[in-house]
Amino acid sequence: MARNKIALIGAGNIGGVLAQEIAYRELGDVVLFDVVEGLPQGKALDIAEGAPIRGSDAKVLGTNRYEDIAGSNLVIITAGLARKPGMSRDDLLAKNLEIMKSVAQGVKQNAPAATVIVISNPLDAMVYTFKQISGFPKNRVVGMAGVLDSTRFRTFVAWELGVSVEDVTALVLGGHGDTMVPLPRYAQVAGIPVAKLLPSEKIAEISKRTQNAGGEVVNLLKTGSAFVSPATSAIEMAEAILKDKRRVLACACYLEGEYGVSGLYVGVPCVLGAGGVERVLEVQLDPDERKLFDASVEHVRSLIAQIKL
Ligand code: TXD
Repeated sequence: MARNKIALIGAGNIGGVLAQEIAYRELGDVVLFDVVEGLPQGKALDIAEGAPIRGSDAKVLGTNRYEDIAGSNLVIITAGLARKPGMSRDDLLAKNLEIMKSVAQGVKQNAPAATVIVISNPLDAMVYTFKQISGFPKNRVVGMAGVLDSTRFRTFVAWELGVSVEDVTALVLGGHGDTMVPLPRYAQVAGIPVAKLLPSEKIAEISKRTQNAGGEVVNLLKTGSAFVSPATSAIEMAEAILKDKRRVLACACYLEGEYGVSGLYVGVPCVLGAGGVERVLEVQLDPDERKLFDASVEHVRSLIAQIKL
């Protein structure tokens, strides 16, 4: 049986970690694509030369030619500029929109049957752009944001309680920006609602830190944004798809009526398996949560309104 073939469009900070993790876990053969000459080729060669120690026989190819992604069953897109201190994710829209249009054409022509995970920011606008330009069905185009945001929330809860990160689950929905919606009511520690273990002020603090977590890393790094946790989050989604695990994860999905939203990508819980987004799960939102969610959806809608395809 042929090995999976995973194409990574963008060989920058996140793309490099994706290539390393996917190759060394032997999730499939990797084709690392970038427009910069030498960058994907150098990273691919470097990763391949470390493979004997990790016992990986996955092939790792670096290329500047879209033709080399042919036959990929999964494509992960990180192509685009990253934030610098003082920039919002939305500030990347104009430049990354042009990049995403060219990437969508390249993927449509060379890997028309692939399932696609989009990571590039502003995420909700970029995944929407990819779907519109490629014409791929909504189940095969999904955005990575909610997994990262939920994972950050989990980390902060685990640190506060001094418990294993393995026993903390959380859900952050909505747009991938300042208006994202952490849902503490659905956060648990080994089944125990977080509200039973932490005072509400502390939970509010953790929600705030989650919303600002991307900017916090940008301000420390100064030269770019977080890339290990985003890559790790995308790997969790990739594994759910490649192994048909039917994981329930917060992802940017194309909504057609769910949560009262139509024609937008928004972060919601979904079942992720071999068919990509198998289905969206609608969780009950209380009035306060619904208000925050609707505000986040409106922010995504205003961002999409700026897109000229
Ligand atoms: O949760 C999330 N979704 C976010 C996403 C988490 C963190 C970072 N987020 C965004 O991912 C970030 O704002 C960027 O828009 C992307 C990629 O972040 P990364 O840190 O990997 O950026 P780099 O290191 O600048 O890499 C981007 C690469 C770089 O090598 C460029 O040469 C390449 O993209 N690039 C292209 N590749 C293919 N095709 C085109 N046209 C192209 N233009 C640039």
